[in-house]
Amino acid sequence: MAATTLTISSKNYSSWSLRGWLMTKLSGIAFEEIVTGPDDASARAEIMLLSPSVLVPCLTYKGARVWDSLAIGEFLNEIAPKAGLLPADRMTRAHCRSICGEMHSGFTSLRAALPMNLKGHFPNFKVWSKAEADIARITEIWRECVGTYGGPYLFGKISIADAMYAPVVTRLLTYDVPLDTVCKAYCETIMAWPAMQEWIADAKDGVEEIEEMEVEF
Ligand SMILES: N[C@@H](CCC(=O)N[C@@H](CS)C(=O)NCC(=O)O)C(=O)O
Repeated sequence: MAATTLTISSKNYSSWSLRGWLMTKLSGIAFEEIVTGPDDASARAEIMLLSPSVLVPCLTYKGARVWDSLAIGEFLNEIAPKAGLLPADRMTRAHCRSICGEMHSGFTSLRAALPMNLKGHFPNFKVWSKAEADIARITEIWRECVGTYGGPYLFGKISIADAMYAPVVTRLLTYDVPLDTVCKAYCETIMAWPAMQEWIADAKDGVEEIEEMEVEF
């Protein structure tokens, strides 16, 4: 097995896998991706060995294993400090960590009501009011970051915050959520990120389909 691996699941549906994968790409560290399917029993057994949470993403690096996207981002920042996964300035870094934390632990209504589905497109989708409140807060975060740091990424240069919010960008596009100019431009920036394009192309090539997607996978 390669020195560095990232275990992920569905490229179409798994938003946490996407976050961990984008962060690992940002680090510049070469890695082998291990893609597990939801019904793949031997892969599930492997994940249980690697990731005590039995969730993906899970990174292994020179004997260390790190699971949970936020821990992966922090770990990658330690082992590849020059990659700038977190902003250089302490105050800005604190802001970045705060909005990453907000994404990691929150926005449950949005995550439940508008699951990531890169192959899908659902115009005229009726967004539930609680999910609307999440969208209002997320777009407020984006406007504040772009306004403060000048864009085009949330903290000027690309950072783990963009990896954290990238799956939200895809959801807003999948469900045709109306956006203001600043947020629309931010979504375009994220969709043009070469790593994003690579992931989306892989997702669209994949054959898996999951019927019941009411909750985030
Ligand atoms: N808080 C975790 C969430 C991880 C998570 O919920 N992963 C989902 C995939 S998106 C998962 O592993 N679900 C079970 C499965 O794929 O079998 C993180 O930040 O990594």
